[in-house]
Amino acid sequence: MAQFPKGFLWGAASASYQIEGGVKEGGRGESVWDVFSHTPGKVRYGDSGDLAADSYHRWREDVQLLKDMGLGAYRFSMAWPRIAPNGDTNWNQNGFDYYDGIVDALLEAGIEPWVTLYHWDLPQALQNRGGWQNEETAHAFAAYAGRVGEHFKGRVRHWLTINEPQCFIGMGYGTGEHAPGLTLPGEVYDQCWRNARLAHVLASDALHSADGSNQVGLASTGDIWYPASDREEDVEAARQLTFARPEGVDSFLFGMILDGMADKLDFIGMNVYHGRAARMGGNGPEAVDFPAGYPRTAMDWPVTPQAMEWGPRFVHERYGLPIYITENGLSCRDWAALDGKVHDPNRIDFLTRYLRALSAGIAAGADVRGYFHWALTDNFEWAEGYGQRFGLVYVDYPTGERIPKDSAAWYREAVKSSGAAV
Ligand code: GCO
Repeated sequence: MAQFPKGFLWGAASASYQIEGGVKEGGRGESVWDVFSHTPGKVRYGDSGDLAADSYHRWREDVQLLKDMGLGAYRFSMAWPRIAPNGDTNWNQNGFDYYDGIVDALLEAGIEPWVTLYHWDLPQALQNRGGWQNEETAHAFAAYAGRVGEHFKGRVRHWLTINEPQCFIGMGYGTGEHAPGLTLPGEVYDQCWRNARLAHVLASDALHSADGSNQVGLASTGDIWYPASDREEDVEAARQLTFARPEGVDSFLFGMILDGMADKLDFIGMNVYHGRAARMGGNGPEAVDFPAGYPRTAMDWPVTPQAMEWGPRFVHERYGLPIYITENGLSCRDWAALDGKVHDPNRIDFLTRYLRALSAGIAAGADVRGYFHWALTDNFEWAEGYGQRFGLVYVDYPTGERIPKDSAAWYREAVKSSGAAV
């Protein structure tokens, strides 16, 4: 049913603060998420990333899980405060040692390491001087990117500089739902945007000068719209809404970070979870409501595989760059059943639908070259704490035990057949 190009890359993804734990080990400095999650009332159930999936100690098991699933790539992030505990150029050798272990084990297993440099764990020392409001953060980030690029030269070739600036700026400095929990007025918010864009540009230059063969992208997100019907005017409505910036509305648009960035990107990473139907009305593009009882994930996100066809089509059409799906997945109310296994038929059904839609998008011309499932294991879902389980692999947090869910076996078969079994 589904068809993917030759050489299509299959992977899974994670992020440091969401899986590592070990927040006080190996000389790691404090991050904004340590402070935020320890502030009462900020994270559901009072959870924090102190222990998370304990990948700081169990990363070998994580690599084994990737191997068992036959995956070609692993997207994970390096915690900036492990490498630069104070956000400056006093590098922490222990941090390099930790990631050397992971990178070398992946390479030995024939799995490409795809490294995200910033998945939201900003060194608190930088936040104390304004964080993303301060241009110094962009320069500190470039120094970190350059140093890491040098260190992993020849071993890591694929880099994502920043993950979802729309979220870490919008929720961190706008609504305050994420670390550092600020609600800043518009002008300051705009400074954060300028600095995040500058951070990507400088880091991309630093990574390319560390190694000319580096491939540098970023993990973007945005509201995705798909046509309510196959009428050309509805396609146009969806296209316009995906890139339009309605006056005074802080929508999450791909263009906020991707517009004007094409020459600083070797590829575009897209995080795709859900979208919404659009049609052309009498006064222009308009949203179509979901019918009553529409299927939703445990996060309450609508199940909309069409987003996986149309999002990449529109983004490719606009920017003309190769695309990798750097995240896609869902949270389910998973638990270990009486037989000790974790049955997650909804995840398998969701994945089947989304991967078929992706294959349709590729057939229609979207140059998508790989897919990373979010996530490898269950993990700390930011302000939602541990209640939301996104993994192909279940984590029993009190013991750290990993139990591959039914979807992990399904994904292995999908990958083995290069997607043909989907
Ligand atoms: C994201 C985040 C992930 C989330 C995932 C599910 O990039 O939004 O990268 O950290 O866990 O998206 O919400």
